[in-house]
Amino acid sequence: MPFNALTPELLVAFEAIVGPAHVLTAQRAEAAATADAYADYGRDHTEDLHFAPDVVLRPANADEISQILRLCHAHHIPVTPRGAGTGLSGGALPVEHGVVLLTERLNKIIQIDERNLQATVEPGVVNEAFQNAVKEVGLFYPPDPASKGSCFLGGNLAHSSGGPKAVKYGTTRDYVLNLQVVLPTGDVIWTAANTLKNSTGYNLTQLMVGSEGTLGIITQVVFRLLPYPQHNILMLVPFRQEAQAAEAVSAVFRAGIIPSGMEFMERIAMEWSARYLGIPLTVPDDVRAHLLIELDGQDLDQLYKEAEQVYAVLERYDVGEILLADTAAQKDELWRIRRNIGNSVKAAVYKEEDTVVPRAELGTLLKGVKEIGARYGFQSVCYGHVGDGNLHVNIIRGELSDEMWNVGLREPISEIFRLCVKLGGTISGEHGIGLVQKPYIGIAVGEVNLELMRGIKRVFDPHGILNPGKIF
Ligand code: 2HG
Ligand code: ZN
Repeated sequence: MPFNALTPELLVAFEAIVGPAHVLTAQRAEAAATADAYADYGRDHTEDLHFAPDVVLRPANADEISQILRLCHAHHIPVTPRGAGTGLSGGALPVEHGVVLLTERLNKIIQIDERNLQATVEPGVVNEAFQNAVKEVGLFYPPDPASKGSCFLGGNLAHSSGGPKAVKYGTTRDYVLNLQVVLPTGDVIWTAANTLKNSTGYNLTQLMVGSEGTLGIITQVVFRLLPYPQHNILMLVPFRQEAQAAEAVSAVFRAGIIPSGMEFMERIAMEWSARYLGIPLTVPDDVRAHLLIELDGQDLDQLYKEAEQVYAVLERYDVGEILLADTAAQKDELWRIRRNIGNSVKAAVYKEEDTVVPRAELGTLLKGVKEIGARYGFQSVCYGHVGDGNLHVNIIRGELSDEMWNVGLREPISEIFRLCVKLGGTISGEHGIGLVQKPYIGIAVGEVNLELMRGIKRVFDPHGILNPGKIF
């Protein structure tokens, strides 16, 4: 079903719903000298892609979103929901133009229920703002993407975003109890109840989480929370061989330790990030990679005992001087270096591959990525949440030709993904499929499964207006 173009009558109708001040168009942006800000609504943090929206709407609540979707459903107008635009697979790009629907005005923490360790929040709340708000009352919301200082909870729900804490605490989907959702038809539903257990029909909540804004727009979420872990220990472990860093990961778990953070940074990743941040860092010449290992809990003595067990495991490998960060400033600096690798690589123009395999297969994956890179002539910067088996492979543009960058790279990227699947993995651990991973989804998902997914999309969105052009 082809989409219809926007009409002046529809613009008037949108103004009646959200108010003229919250209806943005390119023409109005030109007149108000905000053309650059308007153009930003056509891009996200994925590579250097841009698609121009026909109109940008800023609704205040679920009812306005419902009226907008009802109108767009009736008139076959595409709608792309957008949170903070920090996505890494093109999920917020309006590839069919039409409406970009901003959730930024739905930015309230509605309730923090200390009695039930739950919180009801709107999707436009920034991840870290929510984490800090619940921490003030001694509670903990663990999912902590690298972009936590700017990403919205709505976008975290769209991808079931992870972060370093996922290795012990899981990802966004593990904290969702209930969702208020506006469906593409304009209907508003709650997907479940505010209970830790629920076996009442199909799990619509978990179907919505990770659906990348293609099945509905989340307008409220009820999260479960944990007690805040009072102490943590952080160690930076230098390895003289990357493969051993990967092997040590599963050895730590086999020793019975579940770290709250287990991150891998190959040498170049750490150096680029430190340089990007202006932090003086010297990595000894013989060090090829680091593991950043965090242990957290309520009893500091217990944590030091666990740290000794981790040391005992690491001593079996060719490791250098282990740095135990004991001040908050030292811990913050190490996490800043880890969290800014992606930003430091962005400046070099890159394609981000979010590979994930069973954690003991990481050494084979890493070796395969570097061998494929050598064979096709591209450099990669590898780092990520190796505790989850999730390795971020950033392919650097460097001197690659346009032909190689835009077309030729599909083959080696497909080889990397086929290797992931061969190792029991898949092609995205946390960043989602969106637009840029669409050509590869068939490597990991069979045709029968894809047809089931298309069927679900048709049931939720019969006119196909919501976030068209994504996933498949
Ligand atoms: C991370 O773990 C992010 O650092 C990736 O998931 C960041 O590629 C990026 O920009
Ligand atoms: Zn990540």
